[in-house]
Amino acid sequence: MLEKKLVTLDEFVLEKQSEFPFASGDLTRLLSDISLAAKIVNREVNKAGLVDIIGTTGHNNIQGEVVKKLDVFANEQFIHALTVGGYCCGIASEETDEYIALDSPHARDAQYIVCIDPLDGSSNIDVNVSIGTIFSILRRKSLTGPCTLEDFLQKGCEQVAAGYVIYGSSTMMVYTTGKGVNGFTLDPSIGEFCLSHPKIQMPETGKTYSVNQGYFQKFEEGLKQFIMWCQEIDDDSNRPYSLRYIGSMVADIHRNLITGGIFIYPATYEHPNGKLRMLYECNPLSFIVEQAGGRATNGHQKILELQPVELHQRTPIFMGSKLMMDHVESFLNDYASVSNK
Ligand code: P6P
Repeated sequence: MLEKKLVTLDEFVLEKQSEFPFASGDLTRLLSDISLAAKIVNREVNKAGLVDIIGTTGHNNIQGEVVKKLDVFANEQFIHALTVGGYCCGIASEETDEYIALDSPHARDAQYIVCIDPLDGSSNIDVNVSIGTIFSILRRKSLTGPCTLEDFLQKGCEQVAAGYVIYGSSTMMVYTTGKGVNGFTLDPSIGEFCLSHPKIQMPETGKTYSVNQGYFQKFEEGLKQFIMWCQEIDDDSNRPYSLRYIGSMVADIHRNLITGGIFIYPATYEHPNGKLRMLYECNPLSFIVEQAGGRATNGHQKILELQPVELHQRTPIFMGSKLMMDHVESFLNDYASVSNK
């Protein structure tokens, strides 16, 4: 029996390009540049323990987080691929304090900018837990010449495309251009991402909640009540739910995308904007979750409607299956007036 035809990422993106009127092919090439860099990063991630690339660089990034050698390597690979490719005019990376304006003749007139977290969850590298790359693609607002800060400070609903790569038991690339979510698994024997998860739909409910329960005492009352509700014994609603928290956002979101669930990284009284960044973590993953039928808010407003005001801005985030999102939001609203100090 003939095996099902393998559809590579490049073939799929090219085929879908026809769904976009006036498509110039630049977005297709941009996604191809990103997938190439992801394959190179994957190669190093898979042997990180064997070469002198794990461990730290001895300095901290703008987030004040210890920078791992693999962080630097991944950042270099994506910036190089996007620079050489010439299909974007600017890059905002978690690993670089300021945005990078690409000024080659081709890049200067390119219509897209990219926001990227080259290697998210890097604290897990040394303990061999899944990590990921997250990217967001926007159309520049400036007309030509060097990109500007305003090109990056756009609402998440303006994204043209968004995706992530998860370096896990297998390496997958999952992306959307606003017409559904599709997943591609890297076949190392041919070096291609192949369509493995077409038209991903997030189950409208789940049995998993993902939150760092260690911060429980710092949460607002409504979130505390929601978490205790998740832990109640109630067969009719499949509770208690399971707590699954990997500490790598891409891995937690990917699991919840497939099996259903809710991921929460909330504000605390110490960090009123939470920890996760809007431009290259929350916006792209919210775009994907919404395209797969889920929801994403900061507890009160849609993430994709928030107006960013700075490059590395953080936001509290609640994202997941829509019925679980309804539940957590009802608790947040019911206890909104209760102080969490
Ligand atoms: P905490 C990894 O450092 C990260 O940015 C996300 O991938 C992850 O969800 C979160 O931070 C974990 O943060 O405070 O629970 O260790």
